[in-house]
Amino acid sequence: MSDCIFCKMIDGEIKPDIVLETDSVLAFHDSNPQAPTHVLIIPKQHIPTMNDLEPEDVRLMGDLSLAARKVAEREGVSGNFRTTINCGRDGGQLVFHLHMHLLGWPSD
Ligand code: DGP
Repeated sequence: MSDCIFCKMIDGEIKPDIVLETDSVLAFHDSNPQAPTHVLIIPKQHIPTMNDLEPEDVRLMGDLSLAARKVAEREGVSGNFRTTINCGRDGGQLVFHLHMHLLGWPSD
């Protein structure tokens, strides 16, 4: 989608601070962190919201979860992290390209 900021990151037009990239997923630091580690994990396929998921996207959602695990390891927060997917404006979604937030805290 030409006006989607996350698609521009996938296309290389905008360069985020990338943590992980696979064939299907891109993960990068959030520009407005809400925790010591705050990474967004997005599918390379443009899917606006969770309400737009289809049965054939099950594998992709698994890829997002596995990427979250790897991101947590890379960021040193494997023991203390949370993932969230906001859906819809009243659900807190500002960017309409599906994304998983990973919020993490270092161990004591
Ligand atoms: P949400 O409210 O769930 O749609 O989360 C959108 C997140 O996207 C929000 O935490 C800030 C982040 N964000 C928005 N624009 C940019 C950007 O240009 N770069 C980066 N790294 N993050 C962005």
